[in-house]
Formats: sequence, structure tokens, C-alpha cells
Amino acid sequence: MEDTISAVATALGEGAVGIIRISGPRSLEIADKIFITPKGRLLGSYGSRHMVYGNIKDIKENIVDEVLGVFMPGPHSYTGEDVVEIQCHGGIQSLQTILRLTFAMGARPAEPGEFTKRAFLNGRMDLAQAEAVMNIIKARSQEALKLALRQQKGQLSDEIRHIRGELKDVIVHLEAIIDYPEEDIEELTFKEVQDCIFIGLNAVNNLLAKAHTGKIMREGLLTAIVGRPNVGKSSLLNCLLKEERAIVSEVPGTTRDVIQEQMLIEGVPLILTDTAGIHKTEDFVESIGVEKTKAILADAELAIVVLDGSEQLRMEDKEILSSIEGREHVIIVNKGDLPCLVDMKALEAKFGPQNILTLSVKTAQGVEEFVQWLKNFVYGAEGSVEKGVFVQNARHEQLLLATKKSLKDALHATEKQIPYDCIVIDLRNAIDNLGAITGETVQDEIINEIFARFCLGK
Ligand SMILES: Nc1nc2c(ncn2[C@@H]2O[C@H](COP(=O)(O)OP(=O)(O)OP(=O)(O)O)[C@@H](O)[C@H]2O)c(=O)[nH]1
Ligand SMILES: [Mg+2]
Repeated sequence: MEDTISAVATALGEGAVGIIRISGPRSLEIADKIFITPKGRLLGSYGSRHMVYGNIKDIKENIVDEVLGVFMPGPHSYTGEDVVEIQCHGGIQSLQTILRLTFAMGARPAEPGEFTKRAFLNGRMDLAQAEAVMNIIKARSQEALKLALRQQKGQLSDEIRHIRGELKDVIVHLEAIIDYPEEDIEELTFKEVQDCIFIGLNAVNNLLAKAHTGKIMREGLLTAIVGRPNVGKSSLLNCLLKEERAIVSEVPGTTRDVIQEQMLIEGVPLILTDTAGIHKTEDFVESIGVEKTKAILADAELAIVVLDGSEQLRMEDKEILSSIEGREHVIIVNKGDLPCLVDMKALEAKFGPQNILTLSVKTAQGVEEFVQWLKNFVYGAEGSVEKGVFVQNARHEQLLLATKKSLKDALHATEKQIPYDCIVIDLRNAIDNLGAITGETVQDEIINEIFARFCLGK
């Protein structure tokens, strides 16, 4: 890693301040060629970690911008290398001119995520921590930010290392028995091996149980509000959004197109989709809406089925209810301000009382309970994101699933009392997959792929 890289670290556009970051062995040398204080001193002459006022000059010694510069020597910098940051005026011209000067003096353009990649390669952070940097930048809510910060501090990595360490111990022991059969090594019984694997499997399962929360925090929960016409779907969307987004009217078939809005409910990012009421219709435009609704429902991670509590269930309601069987759902019996004509007992018997809520959009009665239901759905037993380790990246989830499979295979092998060699192979797969999360056992291509998804200058 001999070369020195440079990029604009701040968002492009007009801003008060823009930052150019240079990292690598020639950082200071490059800075000293373009930065000069009014008294003619160079940045390097101020030592490390001093914010120094000065000017950037071009090759012809013309002043290009008035800036602040700071030198952060490795290894205690973000990348672990010598880093210089220049704070200039946050305009595109200023930033691009200074950036080009750094290139002219010997830096090369950084690739997306290359600073953080160097931090990882220099051991400043492991892979899961490096990935958390992007989660921090992309966090959509305070809760998502908290989770990302905890991952960046190494909470997930510590847990993974712990599980991995325990499994490694079992492997080492089993291998000793395999390699030195004549030695007097204390024999691990199949039962003991089983117990150790079981503990590992449990820990992996615990992490996986919370991957669902992490994914929602990262991407938002894709929900579809569905129901037959006129039950109050658009009213519910407006009520949750606290604005009159969708047209509400007493005419059935008011909503014809899909309306999608993003919102936060107590920190839960929701992608809320209001849809056209599902029913058989001769109206061409409306029938397109109904088809779209079905497609949205198929993709949704949560179906919010709205029923009109003031009327008995119709055929259409029943069809919609049967279409959500086997998928995540909540049933809202709306218009709770009117006498209830829906057979709640039959509904509860079929769908379980925990996923059925009575609500009135009109009076807002039951809305709080619905929000609570959503929070339970997202946070599960944890109740919030305040405590616990949450898996936030799809990559980590996939690796944990692979680990789970290997551990299950290993467990199976112990049950059948298959020779230790085979168990060791499964356990090795498990620890390799765990190691790929923290980056200890991961191929270069995957590392490149991960950092390529980062933003430029990070
Ligand atoms: N009494 C009462 N009326 C409600 C309630 N919620 C909605 N409504 C009324 O029900 C009618 C239909 O509401 P919408 O929100 O347009 O219903 P929708 O399900 O979106 O209907 P489509 O778009 O036609 O599929 C409107 O007249 C609303 O004012 C409620 O909680 N109580
Ligand atoms: Mg509507």
C-alpha cells in the first residue's frame, strides 16, 4: 500500500465547509506542496493534530482558497496511515481545484470506501466494524444510528469472536484426539462435544432472531395496507402519517393507484403502502389498481389487513384474509366507534387474538395499541434496540445462516456418533463462516465488493 490517495470527504454540493482527505505515506509531503500559512510556514512544521490556518496555492503560486489543515500521523489515524485533512470552502469549484492539486502532487483518486478499507487492512477495525461505518452514514433513525454505532464499537464482533473461540477450542481438542490417538488426552465424550456445539448453535440462533430487527432498521419495514374498498385504508395511512396524504371519501374505489410513503413510528422506519380496495370490478382503471395491490401484497413484509367493523364480513374480506395466511400480518378491525358487526370470536379463533386489533381512525381509539403492536413486531422480546446485539447486515445474516447449518450438521454427526474427523469438518466450516463476518477468513474479492458499496471519500 505504497500509494497515497485523496478524495473529497464531504457531500458534493454547496456547503459552508468541504473536506479533502489525503491518506498514505506521502500525505504530508503533498500537503506541504500546496498549503502555506500567511507567515510562509508549512503544515508539517506544526507537528501532528494541530488545526492550522493557511492558504492553498496552485502550481503558479496563486491562492486558490483559504483553508484549515490538519496532519494526523499513522498509526493512530482513521486509516492507520498518515492522513491530512483540508477544510476549504464547501463549493464544487474550490473542492475540485484542491483535489486536482493533490493529484498533481502525487496522490491518486481514492476508490469508494478506500479509506475505510485501509483502516480494515491496517487492523484499525475489523470487517463488521468497517461495515458499520456505512450503516452509521445510512441510518434513517436515531435507533438505527444507535445500533450502527454499537456495531462500530465492536459489539457484534465481540460476540462472534466469543462463539468462534468456544468452537475453536472444541476443534483443537478433537484434532488432538484424532492426531495423537495413543496419547493420554482426556477423551471428550460425544455428549460433551454435543453440549458445546449446542451452546454455539443457541448463540447463533439468538443473533439470527434479531436479524429481522436489524434489517428493518436498515431498510425500513415494507408494509401493505390492504382490504376491500371503503374500509378505511387511506384513512389509516393518513392517520399514521399525520397528514392528509391520500384522498378519503365515502365512495368505494376512491384509491386507484398505489400510494407509498416512508415514515418513522417511534424509531421504526416504515414504508407504508396504501392500495386500491381489492374487489371484482368492471372498471378498467380500477382493475389495474387491484392487480397492483396484489403485487404489492406479495412483496410486503407485513400485511395490514383493514376490515370495516361496522359491517359483517363480506366474501371479499374473507378472500383477502385467506390470502394472508402463512405470512406476517395484522388485522385491523376499523370503525370501532360504530357498533361492531364482525364476529370477533370467529376471527380470533382463526387468526389468533394477538394479531387482531380494534381501532377507530375517526376517534384515534386503538391507534396507540397498534403502534405498540408494530414495536413488538419489530423489536420482539428485546422490546427496544437499547440492549442486545443486533445483526444489521444482510451479509452477516447469510453467514450466520451458513454457520447454523454447519453446526446443525455437526450436532447431527455427534448424535449418530460419526467419527470425530467429520465433526471437525463441520465445525471448521462454522468457524470459517463466523470469521468471514469479522474479516478473519474472507476472500479479497468479497472485501473489495463490500468497500465498493461505500461512498467516495469514506
Ligand atoms: N365511522 C368511521 N368512519 C371511518 C373510519 N375510518 C374511515 N372512515 C370512513 O370510511 C370511508 C372510507 O374511507 P377510506 O379511507 O377512503 O377507505 P379506503 O379503504 O381507502 O377505500 P378505497 O380507497 O375506496 O379502497 C370514509 O368516508 C371515511 O371517513 C372510522 O374509524 N370510523
Ligand atoms: Mg383508499
